[in-house]
Amino acid sequence: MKLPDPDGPAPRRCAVLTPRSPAEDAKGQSVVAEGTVRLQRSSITLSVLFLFVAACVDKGEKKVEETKESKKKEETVSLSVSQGDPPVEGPIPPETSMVFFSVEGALYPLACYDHAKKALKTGDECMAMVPPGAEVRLSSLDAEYNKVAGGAAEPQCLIGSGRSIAIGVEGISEGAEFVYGVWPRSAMKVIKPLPDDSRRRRPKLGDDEIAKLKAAIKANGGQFSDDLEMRAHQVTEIDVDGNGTLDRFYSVFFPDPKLAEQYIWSGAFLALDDNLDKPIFIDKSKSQRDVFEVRGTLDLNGEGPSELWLRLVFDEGAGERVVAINGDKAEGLGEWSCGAGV
Ligand SMILES: [Ca+2]
Ligand SMILES: [Ca+2]
Repeated sequence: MKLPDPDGPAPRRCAVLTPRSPAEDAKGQSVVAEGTVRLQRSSITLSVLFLFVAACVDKGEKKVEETKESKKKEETVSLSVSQGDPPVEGPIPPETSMVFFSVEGALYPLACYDHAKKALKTGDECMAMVPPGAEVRLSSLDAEYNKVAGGAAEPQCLIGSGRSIAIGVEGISEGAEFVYGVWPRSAMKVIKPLPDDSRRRRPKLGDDEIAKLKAAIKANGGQFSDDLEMRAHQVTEIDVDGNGTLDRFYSVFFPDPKLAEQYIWSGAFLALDDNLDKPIFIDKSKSQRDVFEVRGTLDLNGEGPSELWLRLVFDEGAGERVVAINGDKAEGLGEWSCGAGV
C-alpha cells in the first residue's frame, strides 16, 4: 500500500489553503478599494475564513501526525522482514563460549565467556576463541548479517598503532554500518541493544535525584561545591538484574564553569530497582573530558545479572567496554576500546 508522503503537499480538502494567483490578489485589492461597507463585509468574511482555516490546519496537522505514525509502522515492518540474514538458531551461554565484539573496521573483542573455564575473559583470550574461517554474525543499525572471520587486524580507531588486536572480516568497513558482532552466530540473541534515541535525549533531573546523586558522587570521592550545576547526559531504564523491576542508569556530569568541554566530574551510576538511596557506582571519567553512555545489556555468562555494554564519548571519538555487576559493585572487563578512558 502506498501511503501519502507526510512531507508532500497537504490534502486539498480545504480550498482556502490553496495559494492565490497574482490575478486573484489584484482582484482582492480592487474589492478593498470599492469602499468601507465592502471592507467591513470582507473582514467578517475574513474572520469566518480564519476560523475555517484554523480548523483545517488543525485537521491537516492531525492528518500529518497520523500519516507519520503509519509510515513509522510501515518502516518497522519492512525493516524486520527485509534486509539481513535470517536468525541463526543454536546454543547461547552458559551452554557455549561466546565473544562480543565492537565493530571498528574489524571485530574488536570487548569481552567473552569461556564455557570450559566458566569465566568471563577479555582481549587475546577472546581473540583465540575465533580462528580464521569461524562463522560470526554482525549487526548494523537495523539488520544482522552472517560473515566469516579472517586473521588478526588493526581496529580502525587504532590504525597505525601496530596493534593487531581485532579480527579482520572482508567487506565490513564499507557498505552497511556495523555496530557490534558475536561469535558464535547463535549468540546474537544475547545482545539487547537500547534504542538509539535512549542516548539522544538530554533528560532533566528532579531535585530529589540531584540530591541523591550528589551524595553518591561524594561517597565515591567526588569533590565539587554544593551549588554546582549537575546535568544528565543519559538516564535510561533497563532491567539489569532480571528481577522484572526496571533499574535506572544515570550518566551525569558537572560542566566546568571556566573551561568548555571540561567537566568537574563525569560518571555513571546504576540504581537497582530504581532505588537511588544506594546506587551502584559504575565508573567516572579520568580525563574529565568524557561522558558515559549505556548502549545495551548482555548476559555473557548466561547466569544473570546482565552485563552493561558501555560507551565512553569524548570530543575526538569514543571507546567501549563491558562492565559486570557483582552484588553492589561494578567491574570493568578489560580496557576501554580505542584507547579511551585514560
Ligand atoms: Ca531490576
Ligand atoms: Ca552475567
